[in-house]
Amino acid sequence: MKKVLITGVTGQDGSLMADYLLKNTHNIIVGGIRRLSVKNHKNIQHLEHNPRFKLIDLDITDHQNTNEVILREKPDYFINFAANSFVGNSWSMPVSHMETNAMAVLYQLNAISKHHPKCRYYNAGSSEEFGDIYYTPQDEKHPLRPRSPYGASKASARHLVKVYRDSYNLYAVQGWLFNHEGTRRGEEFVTRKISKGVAMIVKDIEKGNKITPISLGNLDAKRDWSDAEDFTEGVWLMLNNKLGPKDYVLSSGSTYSIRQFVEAAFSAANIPCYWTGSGLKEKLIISNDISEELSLSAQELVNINQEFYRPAEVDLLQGDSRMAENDLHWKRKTSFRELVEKMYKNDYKLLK
Ligand code: G4F
Repeated sequence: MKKVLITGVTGQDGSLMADYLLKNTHNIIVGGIRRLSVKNHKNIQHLEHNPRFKLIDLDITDHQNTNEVILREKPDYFINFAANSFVGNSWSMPVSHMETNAMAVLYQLNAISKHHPKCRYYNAGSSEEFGDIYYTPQDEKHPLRPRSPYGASKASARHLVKVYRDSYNLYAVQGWLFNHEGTRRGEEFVTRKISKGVAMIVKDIEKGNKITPISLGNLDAKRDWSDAEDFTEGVWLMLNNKLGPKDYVLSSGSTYSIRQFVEAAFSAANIPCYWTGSGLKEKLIISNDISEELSLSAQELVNINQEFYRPAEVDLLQGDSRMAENDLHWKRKTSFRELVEKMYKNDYKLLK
């Protein structure tokens, strides 16, 4: 029985990792959480009475606290999922992104190398590190060319992980995780914003209420989306690699625009619709026959708001995970369509 310390355990990735390990291993899970005045434990509520799961206080931006936790807990694995993960906010909070996503990683690596070098370490890396892309699909050799303070913070962390791995012979890795979504995704991310927005529109139609359109930014950006549940296994395989500590890309290998995600979500809800206009005037409109049949007072489903555009955009992400598939025998299970449908259905059910 090993001890796995997971930071960010209340978030999407951390809570899924706890679920995965409790189901598939005999390990003990220690969730490191930052004490907040408002408790946000909905993703781990079902684990709170599990004897193999406990919570401890850990503020990853506090060097001393990080040292104390490593010394006291002596985990066999340390999985760092705690992060400022919203790219859009990173321009207004660049320092906090560097502190949480890069400096905290340095504190962790430093504490592990000094006090517990046998601990295997994983830090959540991102396809945002590739940023201004050179070639497609992006693999492990693609240069790091971040386009946001968030991307720069994750790229800095990657250099630190490699420096500590090479200098102190640590088992320390940082995967490049392309976009990964699901029913636990935060509502500020575009996929959840869309799946919840579509579910609310369906409810409005069912109740005869006026439709509240979804306001979005850049519809042309393309992302490589997977189900977050498929990635938890990939991360665990990276931490237990017979070839030793290596960084891998986890992705689906396909890319879709935000516009295509919107279309797939309305299709999952069986709402026929079409695009009109262009640029900031582009709109998604419900088909005329449906609108007449239901005597809808408003037909607009999606509109564009400049507020959701970013100062610099990563236009296209598409990953190449062949190295993870070959070395780790990792394979994702959920397709793009299945993912969109699962998210929409979950949000519809939650609104009930
Ligand atoms: O959902 P997003 O905010 O995710 P983004 O920026 O791709 O980052 C996510 O994936 C990364 C891996 O590649 C992670 F490292 C990171 O932590 C996070 O999980 O935005 C996706 C795209 C962007 O191009 C954005 O400009 O959607 C576009 N977009 C268009 N309208 C919007 C909106 N994004 C958001 N959040 N909200 C909008 O209204």
